[in-house]
Amino acid sequence: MRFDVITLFPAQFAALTEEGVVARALQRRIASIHLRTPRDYTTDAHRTVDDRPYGGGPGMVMRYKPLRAAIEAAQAEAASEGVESRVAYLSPQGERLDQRRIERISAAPGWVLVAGRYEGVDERLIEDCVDEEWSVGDYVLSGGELAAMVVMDAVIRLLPGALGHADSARQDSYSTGLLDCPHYTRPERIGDKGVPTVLLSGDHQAIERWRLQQALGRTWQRRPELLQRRGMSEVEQQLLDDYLREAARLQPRVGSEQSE
Ligand code: 9WO
Repeated sequence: MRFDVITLFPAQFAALTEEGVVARALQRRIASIHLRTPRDYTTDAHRTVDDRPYGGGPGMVMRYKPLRAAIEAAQAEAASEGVESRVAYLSPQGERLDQRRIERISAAPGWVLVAGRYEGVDERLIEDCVDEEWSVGDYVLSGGELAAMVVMDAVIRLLPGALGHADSARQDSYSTGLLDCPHYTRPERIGDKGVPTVLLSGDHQAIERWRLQQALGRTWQRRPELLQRRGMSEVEQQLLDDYLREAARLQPRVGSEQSE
């Protein structure tokens, strides 16, 4: 899978390319990341990439021409190695990404990601050159670079061979649409806190059941809309019922007049 990124700050991407899962995937040629700056596609002596907004107001807007030239150069280079890339612009106005959308993105051969700065890009660039507009969350960053890195990290770790065996097995349990279960490691006791005894039992079937139950319970408590969307099997519904009954026993809610 090929990513081309259009950015005024290519050095920021070292955070992704120099160490960790993504760096390893790049070394193994599972994915590639090609950085390009629109500044190299300017035609004036000052290499101007931004200009004042029509209508006035604070801040600057990224100019159409250098961005378009950079995007087209990226698409041409991708095409020369047989990759037909679509173009995505990262912005808070985009479609909110979730794991399902990340999976769809990972099925394409290549993407050109446009990372904006300042107040954003000339709207006509989006109309003429951008196929999709994506948001990674409802907050404003100082540029699209971190959002582009979020997308590439989430996509590249899904590509076959990107994760070690242990991690890719674990991934199966994530793609069930549930939040993760709690994890514990040594020491066995921290102050008055132990480790759930089932995890020390060596009973792998019981451990799997407990982990699924924890995942279901936490998803119900923290992100009920995820569980709604996903649905549950009869066995899962029973595990959740048992979890909630136990939770109610340990922490009676106010209104039952049992607290303190
Ligand atoms: C800056 C600004 C300053 C004053 C008043 C309003 C303002 N809006 C913006 C703004 O949206 N700037 C963006 C910065 C322009 C496009 C690139 N930037 C960006 C992308 N910030 N946050 C994202 C982003 C991308 C994907 N998902 C979440 C956030």
